[in-house]
Amino acid sequence: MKKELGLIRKSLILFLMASLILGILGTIAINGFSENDDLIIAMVDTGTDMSIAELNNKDIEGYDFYNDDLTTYDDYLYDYHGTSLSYIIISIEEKVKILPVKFMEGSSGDIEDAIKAIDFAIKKGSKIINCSWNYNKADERLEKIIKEHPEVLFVCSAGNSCTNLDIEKSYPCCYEYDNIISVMACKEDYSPYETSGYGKKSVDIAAVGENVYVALPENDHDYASGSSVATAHICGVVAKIWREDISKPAKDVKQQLLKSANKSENLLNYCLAGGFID
Ligand SMILES: [Ca+2]
Repeated sequence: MKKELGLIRKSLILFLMASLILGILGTIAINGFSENDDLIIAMVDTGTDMSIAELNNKDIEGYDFYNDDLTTYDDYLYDYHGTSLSYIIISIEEKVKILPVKFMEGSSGDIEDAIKAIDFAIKKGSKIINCSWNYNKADERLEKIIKEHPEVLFVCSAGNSCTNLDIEKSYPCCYEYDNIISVMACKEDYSPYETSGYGKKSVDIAAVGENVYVALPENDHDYASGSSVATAHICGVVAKIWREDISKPAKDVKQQLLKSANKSENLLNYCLAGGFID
């Protein structure tokens, strides 16, 4: 049974990583730092198993808007996505806190809860919000909350439907604001990852999203692929840049990131920066 479940998990990870589409307040945070000076990144996603070894002592109490309760980890299959992405962030920049804000289970969740989750994350003092999900309709409330918080960086996935986002829009990655970084996945050879969304105007930058080692709930581990993975990678890099000077405006952090991209001929026509970040 255990082995069978393992196989199911593996195929689900590959499949769901490639198909995530969306069909209260504490006083700990001041100006984006927690009380021991770690930058706060909100994982607005499925739940995250913050009890795994690598995420030990990294969490701030979040909220589950999907079930409207305080348990932000409920189930392996429901919450592996957020767990794997939180792990990726921590593996790149250790001095951060993760705020788990759950609004999805597996690939199911709705935009109302996503907006509530973002609002919660901002009020808790998050400087960076990981949005590894896509919604194919524009939503005024989603746009408004991003626009009204230029001090927060929204790192958004370009999705996994192999779409040219300059033509076929997806949100929040396609909103055009200085505080959104939209991220596509590239392969280990820095060519576009097969399923990733792309767009010379709509997508900012790439990161490797192929066979990336991740931690999963209940201290499990595996390899994952897709633009969600690439998005979490960029979140970690953004945190590293911002930690050097937290007074830097969000839009300047974004510009610094884009300027530091490694140009790649294979990516020139696929994203604004024409390159990737390792
Ligand atoms: Ca729960």
